[in-house]
Amino acid sequence: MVKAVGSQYRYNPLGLEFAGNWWSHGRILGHQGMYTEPDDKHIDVLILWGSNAYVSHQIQHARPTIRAMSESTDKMVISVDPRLSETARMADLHIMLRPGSDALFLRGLISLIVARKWQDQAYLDTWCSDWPRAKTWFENFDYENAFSVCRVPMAQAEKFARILTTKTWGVHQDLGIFCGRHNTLNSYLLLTLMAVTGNLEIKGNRSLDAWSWKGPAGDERDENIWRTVETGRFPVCGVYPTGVMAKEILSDREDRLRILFTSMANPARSWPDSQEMAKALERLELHVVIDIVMTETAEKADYVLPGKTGFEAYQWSTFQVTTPEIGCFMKHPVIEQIGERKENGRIWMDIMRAMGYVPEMDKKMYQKAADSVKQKNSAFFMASFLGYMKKHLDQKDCATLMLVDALSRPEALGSVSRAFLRAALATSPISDRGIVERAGFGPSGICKFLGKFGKTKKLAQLSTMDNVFWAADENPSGVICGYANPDPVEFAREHIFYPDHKIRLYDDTVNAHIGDITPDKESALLDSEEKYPMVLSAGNHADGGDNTSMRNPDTYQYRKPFTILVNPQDAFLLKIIDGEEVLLSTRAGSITAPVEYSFKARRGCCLIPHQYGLKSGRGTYGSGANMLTRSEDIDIITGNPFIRFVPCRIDKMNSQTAANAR
Ligand SMILES: Nc1nc2c(c(=O)[nH]1)N[C@H]1C(S)=C(S)[C@@H](COP(=O)(O)OP(=O)(O)OC[C@H]3O[C@@H](n4cnc5c(=O)[nH]c(N)nc54)[C@H](O)[C@@H]3O)O[C@H]1N2
Ligand SMILES: Nc1nc2c(c(=O)[nH]1)N[C@H]1C(S)=C(S)[C@@H](COP(=O)(O)OP(=O)(O)OC[C@H]3O[C@@H](n4cnc5c(=O)[nH]c(N)nc54)[C@H](O)[C@@H]3O)O[C@H]1N2
Ligand SMILES: [Mo]
Repeated sequence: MVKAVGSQYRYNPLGLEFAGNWWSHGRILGHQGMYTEPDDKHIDVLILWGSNAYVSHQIQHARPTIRAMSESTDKMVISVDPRLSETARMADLHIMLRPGSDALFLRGLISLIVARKWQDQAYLDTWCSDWPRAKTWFENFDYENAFSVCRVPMAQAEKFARILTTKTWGVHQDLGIFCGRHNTLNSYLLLTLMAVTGNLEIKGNRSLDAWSWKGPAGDERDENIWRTVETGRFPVCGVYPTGVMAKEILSDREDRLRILFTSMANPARSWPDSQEMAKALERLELHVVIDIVMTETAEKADYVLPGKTGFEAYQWSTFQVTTPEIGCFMKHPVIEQIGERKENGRIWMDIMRAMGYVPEMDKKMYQKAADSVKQKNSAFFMASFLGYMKKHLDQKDCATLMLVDALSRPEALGSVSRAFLRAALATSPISDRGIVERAGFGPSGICKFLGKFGKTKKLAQLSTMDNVFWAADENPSGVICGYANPDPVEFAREHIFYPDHKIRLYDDTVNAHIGDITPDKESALLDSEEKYPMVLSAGNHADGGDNTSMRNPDTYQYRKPFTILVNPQDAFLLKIIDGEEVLLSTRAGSITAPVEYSFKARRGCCLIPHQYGLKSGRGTYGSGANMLTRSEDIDIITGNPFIRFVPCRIDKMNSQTAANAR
């Protein structure tokens, strides 16, 4: 849709969590659409860095995996988290660093490793083309002082460094690092640590094979990539930082953002700075929202279009979370459609057709699409389709839409989502690399025979991907549709996108900023807050819900009420009793909420959950975390926000503060 209307501006929550991480993959591995995760079946040590996976389930079978590794005598779990999270409680080693000090800690750790000559030099010599240049960032660096600023005892840092350099380890990084201070450098340095210890790609941490889609390569140094007009920001993997969207709408420039299409997102609640976002959404000249409920965002729209719920629609997912297995999931509708709702994709398709972006082809093509579904063999249809496109080059920008349109018609797959999966598989980066073949997929019928000849090889490949599609479609609980390359050297070569298949650890942008990550500068900044002396983790992904998707107040009787988690010792000094209503303020605004005494909060820090503050027919329960975040507080490199590090203060309520809060 974005491409069809001739824009490049795509905003979604990936520009709020992954931007720094993907950018770093782009620089180090040569492609932004990469994502490394722990190779959990082959590691001795599982590190959860800024991740509360025991609650957020962001790794495969999170609870059994963490429990088994923690209980095993020869394996271990390490948590790097400022607070005693549920995951940290399960860990064999808990590095309880000061919030917001990850970049400094990582620079210190790598420097310690370099100073002791503990790096995996053989790995660096084989796989890295510019280590001597990057190494200078870690030489003569005062790591002892750095650890002291991070509040990590020297002996613990040393023990950690020894584990990192002698064991095979894998790390899952999450919002603590993605949404903290210096989040881009956090991810960059963590990838560097993997490389320096020989744990990147070849063992320990593996890039996932995004099985149906690999995001656009993306590199802001390419001048064809648009910058935002007001804030001058670039996209990562094609997605712009959520933190600047409101400013792009509120800009005075002629070419500001004027029209917005929103689907499956609630920026008014979920993206930084709810107050500013509300103003921005009011100002839009056209805003169309597709959702399944009347959200805070939908309330401000010109048109609200009812999408089918997940119960009524086909939906598929591309999240692969482990190696070597690559899963494929196609969920079918489980109830009859209610009312006039339409599939999200169908709504987009209808809008784009009305706008003239889905040209009609000859009737024959639609017949061939329908036949390809009946025969479960799309190879010949695809070949005719390509032939058709060759004759209609003026329509080439609409090709994907036309393909999905043909496959989604009632006489074919009958669903845009299903058709899109079929089309995505046809161009999938996992086809033709032996990945699906390792899981037993191959061409069938005549395509198998034709596959033996040079020119018709493509038909065999399309037939193989057909078989993947139908296996997924017929097994709604999911199928393993591929296995990553078992040969570590080949695997690494496949996942390093520079022509020489060597990683790059030196980068000019990083070089321009890493000099600021010193014990002196960081300690001055971390201690500079007088008015807001505490740190708020604004919007923990706690176990009382899943993002903003549980809105019905009836569910609150089964969930924890909305509270501010405060360490009892802090509460004692503030003279606040458990359950007392207090005023929590940041530079963005204030909310009132009851305090909950909890040792899950580190001293000097407090937490509020992400999933509250949602309007419903019976009022609003709790407050949205983004009432307390600002769109200015974003990473200097990629614009990813600091929602895990919000300077704040807690005040006792008296009649005056209570009046101000109202
Ligand atoms: N139950 C439940 N599960 C969910 C979700 C949900 O809402 N509820 N949401 C899903 C989504 S969309 C996501 S993105 C994931 C998020 O999953 P997680 O990232 O695991 O979520 P959080 O617990 O919010 O944050 C992770 C940890 O970062 C720590 N942290 C805070 N500041 C710092 C810091 O400066 N440094 C370090 N190293 N750590 C820090 C916090 O203490 C916290 O324990 O969860 C997913 N799963
Ligand atoms: N302060 C703060 N802000 C945060 C976070 C935080 O920790 N702190 N976490 C961030 C993270 S990691 C994420 S992922 C985002 C999540 O924030 P959002 O992207 O807003 O995601 P959700 O709340 O999961 O759901 C978005 C919308 O999708 C709608 N929806 C559900 N099913 C369907 C469907 O089938 N069709 C359509 N059209 N709509 C549907 C829901 O009703 C909901 O309104 O929030 C981010 N914002
Ligand atoms: Mo997320």
